Amino acid sequence: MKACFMGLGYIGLPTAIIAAKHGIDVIGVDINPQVVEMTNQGRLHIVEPGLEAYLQEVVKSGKLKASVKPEVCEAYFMVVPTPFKGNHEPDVTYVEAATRAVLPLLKKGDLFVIESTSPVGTTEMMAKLIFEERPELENEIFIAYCPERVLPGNVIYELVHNDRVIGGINSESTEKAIAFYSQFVQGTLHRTHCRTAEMCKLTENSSRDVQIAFANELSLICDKAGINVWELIQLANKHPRVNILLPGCGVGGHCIAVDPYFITAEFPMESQIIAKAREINNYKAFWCAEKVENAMLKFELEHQRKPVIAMMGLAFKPDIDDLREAPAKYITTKVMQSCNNADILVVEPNVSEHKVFKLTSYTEAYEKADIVVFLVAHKEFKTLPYRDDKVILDFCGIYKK
Ligand code: SAJ
Repeated sequence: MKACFMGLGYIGLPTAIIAAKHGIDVIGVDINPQVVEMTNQGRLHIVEPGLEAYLQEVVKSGKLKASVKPEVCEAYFMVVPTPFKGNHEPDVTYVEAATRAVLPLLKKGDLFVIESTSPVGTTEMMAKLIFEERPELENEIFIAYCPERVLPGNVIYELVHNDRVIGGINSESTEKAIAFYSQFVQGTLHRTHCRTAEMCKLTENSSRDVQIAFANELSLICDKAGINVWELIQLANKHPRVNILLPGCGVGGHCIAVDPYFITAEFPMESQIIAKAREINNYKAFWCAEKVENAMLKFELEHQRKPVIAMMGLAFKPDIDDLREAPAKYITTKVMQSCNNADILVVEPNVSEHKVFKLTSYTEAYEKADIVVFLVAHKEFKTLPYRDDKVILDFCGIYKK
C-alpha cells in the first residue's frame, strides 16, 4: 500500500509519519520546498513533542519520502489548510488545488480522502470535479471525508487512540477508508455519510466555541457584579450535570476560532447561537485590552507618572509556543499602540525570541511592573506569589481565589 499525503502541516505531517511507522509507504507532498527539504533530512518544521524521533526513524527506513509533487499511489489524502476569506466565507481553494494535483494520477480502485476541515458538501464537490475531468473513474474509485481531532501537543497519542468519524460518498467508499485507517488507528472508526462527517467536525469545534463563549459571558457579568468568576464556575460545576469551561482573554488558534464560520456562512439564519458565540469570544479580547487601557489611565492619574505594564503571555493557549491567531498577541499589540509612552514588558516563557516583540523574562517583568496583566495561564506564572502592591489584571485565572 502506497499513500500520498497532500500537505505536511500540523496535521498532514504527523499523520504521514504515523502511517509510515505502521508500515505504509508514504509520500508526503508540500508546495513549500523548505518543508520538503527539512522533512527529508528528518528535521521537524512544526513543534510537536516526541515527533522528530519518529520522523527520523521513518525517513531512515525509507517509509516516508517528501516531495513537492505527488506520485502514483493507491490512496491520496488532502490535508491542506481551509482558511476563511475577509467576509468569513470558507476558502476551499487549497483543497481544490490539491485535488487537481492528484487528478491525473488517479486510477481504478484508488482511495481519495479529504481530512481538511471543510464546509458541508466539499467532498461531493470534489467528487464532482474528479468525475467531470475523469468520467471513466465514476463508480471506480472510493471517495471519503475523515476529519482529524488531535490536540496539538498530544498528537502522537491522539492520532492513534482517538475515535474517528469516516464518511464516504457511498458505503463502499466508507468501507475502503475504514480499511485504510484501521492500519494505524486503535480508536473506534465510526461509519457515516460524508456530509455528516463534514458537519461533525464543524460541530465539535463550534460546540467548544459556544461553551467558551458562555464562560466568557459569565466573566463579563461577574466583573460588573463584583463576583469572582473562577469561584463561581467551580461552585456551579459541583452540580452533577453542569460542566462550564474557563473564561480567558478570547479564543485563538486555527480551529475553534475559524470552523464555526463555516457553519454561519452557509446557514446564517439558523446558526444564531454559533454566530453570537464567535462575537462574544472576539469581543472578550477587545474588552481585555480596554481594561488594561483604563487601568493605565487610572494609575497615571493617581501616581502622576506612566506605569510599567507587564503583558504576561502571547501564546494562544497555556504551555505551548504557538502564537497563531492568539488573542493575547492582539491585546498586547492594541495596548502598545494606545499607550505609546508607557513602559510595556512583553513576556512569553515558551518562546526565546520574537521578530516584533522584545521579550522579557517573567520574573523580571513581574518584579518591575506596576500593572501585571495575566493573559495566558502558563504554568510558570502560577509560581509567582500574589503581590497586593501591584495592580493585577487576571484574565485567565492565575489567582483563582
Ligand atoms: N479556551 C478557553 N477556555 C477553555 C478552553 C479553551 O478560553 O476552557 C481557549 C484556549 O485558550 C484557546 C482556544 O480556546 O485560545 C482553543 O483551544 P482548545 O484547547 O480548546 O482547542 P485547539 O484549538 O487547540 O484544538 C481544537 C480541539 N477541538 C475540540 O476540543 C473540540 C482539537 O481536538 C481539534 O483537533 C482542533 O481544535 C482542530 O484541529 O480542529
